Amino acid sequence: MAAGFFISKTVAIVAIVLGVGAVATIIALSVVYAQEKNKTTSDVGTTAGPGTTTTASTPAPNNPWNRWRLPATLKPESYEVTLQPFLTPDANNMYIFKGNSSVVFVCEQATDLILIHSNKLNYSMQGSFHATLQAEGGGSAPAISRTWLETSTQYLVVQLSAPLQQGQRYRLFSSFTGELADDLAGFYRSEYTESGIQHVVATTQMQAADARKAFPCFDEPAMKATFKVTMIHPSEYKAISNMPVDIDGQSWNVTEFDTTPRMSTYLLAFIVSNFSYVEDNSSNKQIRIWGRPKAIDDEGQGEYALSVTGRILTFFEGHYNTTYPLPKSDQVGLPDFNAGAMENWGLVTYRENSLLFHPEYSSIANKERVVTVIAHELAHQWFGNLVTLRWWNDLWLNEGFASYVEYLGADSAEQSWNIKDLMVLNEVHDVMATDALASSHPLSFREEEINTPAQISEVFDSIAYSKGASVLRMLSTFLTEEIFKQGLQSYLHTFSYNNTVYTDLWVHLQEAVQKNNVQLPGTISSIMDRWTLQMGFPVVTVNTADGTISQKHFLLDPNSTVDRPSDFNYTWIVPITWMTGNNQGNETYWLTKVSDTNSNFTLSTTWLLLNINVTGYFRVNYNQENWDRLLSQLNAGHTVHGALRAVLWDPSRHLAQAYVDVTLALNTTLFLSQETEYMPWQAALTNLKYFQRMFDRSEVFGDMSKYIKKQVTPLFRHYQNITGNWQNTSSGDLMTQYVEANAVSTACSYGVSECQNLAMNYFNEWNTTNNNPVPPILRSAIYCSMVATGGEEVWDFLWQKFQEAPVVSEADKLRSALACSREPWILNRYLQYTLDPTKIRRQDATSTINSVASNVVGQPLVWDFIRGNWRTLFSQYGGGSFSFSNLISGVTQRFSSEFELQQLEQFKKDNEDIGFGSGTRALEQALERTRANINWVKENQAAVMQWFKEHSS
Ligand SMILES: *[C@@H]1O[C@H](CO)[C@@H](O)[C@H](O)[C@H]1NC(C)=O
Ligand SMILES: *[C@@H]1O[C@H](CO)[C@@H](O)[C@H](O)[C@H]1NC(C)=O
Ligand SMILES: *[C@@H]1O[C@H](CO)[C@@H](O)[C@H](O)[C@H]1NC(C)=O
Ligand SMILES: *[C@@H]1O[C@H](CO)[C@@H](O)[C@H](O)[C@H]1NC(C)=O
Ligand SMILES: CC(=O)N[C@H]1CO[C@H](CO)[C@@H](O)[C@@H]1O
Ligand SMILES: [Zn+2]
Repeated sequence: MAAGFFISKTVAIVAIVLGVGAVATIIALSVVYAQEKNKTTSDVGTTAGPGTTTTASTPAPNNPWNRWRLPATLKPESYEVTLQPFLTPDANNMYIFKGNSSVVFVCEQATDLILIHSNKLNYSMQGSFHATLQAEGGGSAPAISRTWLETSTQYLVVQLSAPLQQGQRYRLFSSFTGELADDLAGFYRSEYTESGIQHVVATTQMQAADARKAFPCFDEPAMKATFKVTMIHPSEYKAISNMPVDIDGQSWNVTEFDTTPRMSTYLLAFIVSNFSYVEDNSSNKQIRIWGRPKAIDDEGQGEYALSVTGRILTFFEGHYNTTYPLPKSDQVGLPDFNAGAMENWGLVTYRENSLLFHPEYSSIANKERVVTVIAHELAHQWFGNLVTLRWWNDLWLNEGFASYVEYLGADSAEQSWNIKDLMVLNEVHDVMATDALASSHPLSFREEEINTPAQISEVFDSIAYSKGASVLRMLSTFLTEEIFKQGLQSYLHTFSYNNTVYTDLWVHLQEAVQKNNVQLPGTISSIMDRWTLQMGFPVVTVNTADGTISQKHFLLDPNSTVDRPSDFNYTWIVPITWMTGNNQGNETYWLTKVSDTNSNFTLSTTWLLLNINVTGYFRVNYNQENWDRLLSQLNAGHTVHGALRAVLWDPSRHLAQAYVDVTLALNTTLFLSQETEYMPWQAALTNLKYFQRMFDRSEVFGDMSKYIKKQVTPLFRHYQNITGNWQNTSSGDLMTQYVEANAVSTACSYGVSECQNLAMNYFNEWNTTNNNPVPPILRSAIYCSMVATGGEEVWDFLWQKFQEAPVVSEADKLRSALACSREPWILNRYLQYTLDPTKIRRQDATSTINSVASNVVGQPLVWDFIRGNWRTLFSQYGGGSFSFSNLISGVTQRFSSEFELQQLEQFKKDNEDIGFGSGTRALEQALERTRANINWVKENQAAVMQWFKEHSS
C-alpha cells in the first residue's frame, strides 16, 4: 500500500494504516520510527536463527567441538556433492532428500580431529562410522577411532587414532538423508498451485549458516573451495545450480554441473523444479529468468527482469573494472522465500515480487523494487562473492556496499527515474531513527563478538544495510565517485577468489587518495574509524550570527545514558558541504574538533544550508534566525532552489524532539498546501507520521487530521485534474506516480470524501463487472480505503481476490489492505490466519501481523496476540521464517505511556526463559524508544495541540 510499497526497501510489505474516520494508509514510510527496515527486501534479513538465542549461554569452550568457530587446522579445497530431492512425500508423509558428498581438504596443522559442520542430517553409517577417510595421492590416512554428531554446535566430529600430516590432502566421504522441509532454510521445499495442480520445488537458502543442513561442509565464509554439484531428479523436472550444466555428464535423470571457482559455502544454490525461463544470449554470457511456467510462459512476468539484467551486469563490469566472473547468470523467482533475495553466485534467488513484473497488474513501484533488488544482488556477484569478507562481523561492508551501489546499478538501467535521489529517504533518514538510540550499536563488530547462528542473524539489521550504505555514500562523495572506484577496483583485483577484512578496502582507497593527491584531514582509516567503530552520528550546530560550529552525539532522548564506551568520545571527523543564499557550490568544510568557527558561516542577511542533498551522515541544527530565513524561503513559493527545499527532507521532528521547539518542525509543513512534488511531501509525511503515532489515540488527533486533510486536499485536486480523474496515472514519471499515490492514500485516510467515494465507486465497478478498474499505482491506497470504509462483505471480496491473485505483487497489496479494517473481530480473525500457512505463507506472517499493528484499531489486538502466543511463535517459527525484531518494533511503535512501558517490561520478564532470539536488541530499543516517547509526549502535547488547533481551520 501507498508509499510503503514504492519505497522499495523499507516496509515493502508493511501496510501503514491510519486511524481517522475512515482509516486508510498514509504514505509515510514510517521512516521516523519504524527504525527496523523490513529485511524481507534484502538478503536474508529476517532469518531468526535456529532456535538458539543470543543470550543463551555459549557451550563451555573446553573441547574444540564445543566452540562455534572452526579450528585453523584444516582447509577445504574441493567438494563433490550429489543430492537427490524427492518431490513427493515418503511413506511417513515426509519430504526428504538423499545425498552423498566428499570433500578434499589439506591439513594445515597436524591434528587428530576433523570437525565439519552438519545440521539435521542423518548419516548412513560406513561400517561403524559416519564417514570414511582416505589420503589423496597415495599414502594412507589414519584410522578413524570414533565419530559422532555434536548437535548443539552443529558438527560432525571425526576422531582419529593418529594425527593427520601437515601439508597432506585427505578426502572425507559420507552419505546422508535430510528432510526437505518447508522451513525456508538450507535445502528446502517451496510449493505452489497452478491450474489446480500442486507443485513442489526443491530449492536452497544457505546464508548465513545453513549449507550444513544440505551436506556436511566447512561452513564459514573464509573456507572457500570449489564445488562440483550433481543433482538426481525426476525426468520431468529441471535442475539448475551455480554453474552451467556439464554437457558431457548430462543424462536424462542426472544433472551434473561444472565445478565452481573457489567460493564460500553460503553462496551455493541448487534448485529442482518444473519452472520455465526466458533467456538472453546476446552477450557472451547466458542470462535466464526463471519462474512458475504460467508466470513466465503465459504472462510474460520475466521480461522486465530480463531486459534490465544485461544492462546492470555491463554497468558493474565497468564500475568494478572486472569481467563478470562466471559463464552464466540465472535468476529465479520462488513462491516461498524468506528474505527478499539471495545473491548465490550465478544463481540468484528472489521472492516472486522482487523479480517478476506483470505488465497489467504491477505498478511502477513494483518495477522499481525489481530493478533495485536485481541491482543489489548483482552488485554482490563481485563485492561479496568474488571477494568475500572473512567473517560475519564485517557484514556491514558487504551489505552496506550493495545497498549503496544498488542505486547506481538501478540508475544505469532506468536513467530517467532519478532513483539515486531516493537514497536520502530510504536509507539515510530511515536508519538515523535507530542509530539515534543509546541502544544502537557500531557498524563494525569484533570478530569474537559474533559466534552463534542467532548472533549471525542479528547482524543483518538496518544498521548494516542502511547505515553502511549511508556512510559509504558519504565516503564516496568526499573522495568523488571516480577515486572511490579506483580504490574499489584495485581491492577487487587484489583479493579475487579470496577473503578480506574491512580495513583491506581502506588500504586500497588510501592508495587511490595518494595517487590522486586528494587533500583530506587524515587517512581514510582515521576518518572512517569514527563512523564505523562508534555507534550513532553527530548533530552539527551552526550559529550564523558569529560563525561558530560544533558537534555533539545526537540522541533521540538527550537524557539517555550512553554506557557503551568509545575510543573517540563520540566525536567525528565531519565532511560538510554548504551553500548560502548568495553563494553556491562551495568546497567541503571539515569539522575535525568539537567546536570551531568559520567566517564563511557568519551571515547577516541571507541563509546558510549545510549538508546539501544530505550526502553526510549527520543532522544539522541552526540558530533560530537562520531557521527563520530558511523557512521563509520555503514558504515564499516554488522558485526556491531544490536543494533548499531539501532542508525538509530531514525529519525535523527528531530535531524538534531534542534540540528545537516542536512548533518549528510543524511550521515546516505549512508550505505543503502549495507543494506538488514527491520528495518534500514524502519527507513531511514521514515527519507527521510520528505525530500521528503519538497522538492518534488522543484528543490532539481531531485537529491534527483536520489540518492534514486541509493540506492534502489541494494536492489531491491537482493530480485529479492532471490525470483526468485518475484515469491516466501511468503516464507520469516515477516520482510523479509516487506523489499521486501519496495524494490518494493521504486524502482517503484523512477523510477527503471525494477520495473515499472514488474508492467505493471503484469497488462497485469491480464487484459488478469483475474487472479491476483501479490503476496499479493507486491500488494499495484504494484497497485500504475500501476495506476501511466497507464492512465484512468488502473484506471477504478482497480476501477472495487475494487468494486468487495471479501475481504476487497484487496479492501483497491486497494482503496489506486487509489489515485496514476497523472491525476488531475481523482483525483478530486475520491475525489467526497468520498462524496457518495454508492461508498466509510463512514468509509473509511477520509483515501481515505488522500491517495489523500499524492500524490504530489493530495495534492493541496485536499486542495481545504476541503476548498470548509468544511461546508458540518462538518455538514454531524460531527456526527462520519469523522476524522477531520487526515484530517487536512494529507492535511497540505507538508506545508512549507509563502503563505501556510497564507492560513491555513485564513482557520481557515473563519471557526471559524463552528468550527473544534475533529480537533481543529490538526489545532493548523498544524500551528505550518508549521512554523517550513518554518524555516527549509529556513535554509537547500541549504545544502540539495548540498548534494544530490554530492551523486546522
Ligand atoms: C579495465 O580498465 C582498462 C583500462 O581502462 C580497460 O582497458 C579494460 O577494458 C577494463 N576492463 C573491464 C572489464 O572493464
Ligand atoms: C588470499 O589472501 C591472503 C592474504 O592477503 C594471501 O596470503 C593468500 O595467498 C591469498 N590466497 C589466494 C588463493 O589468493
Ligand atoms: C532531561 O532532563 C532534564 C533535567 O532532569 C529535564 O528538565 C528535561 O525535561 C529532560 N528532557 C527530556 C527530553 O526528557
Ligand atoms: C577523549 O577524552 C579523553 C578525556 O577527556 C581525552 O584524554 C582523549 O584524548 C579524548 N580522545 C579523543 C579521541 O578525543
Ligand atoms: C539414468 C537414469 O537414472 N535413468 C532413469 C530415469 O528415469 C526412468 C524412469 O523413472 C528410469 O527407468 C531410468 O532408469
Ligand atoms: Zn545484500
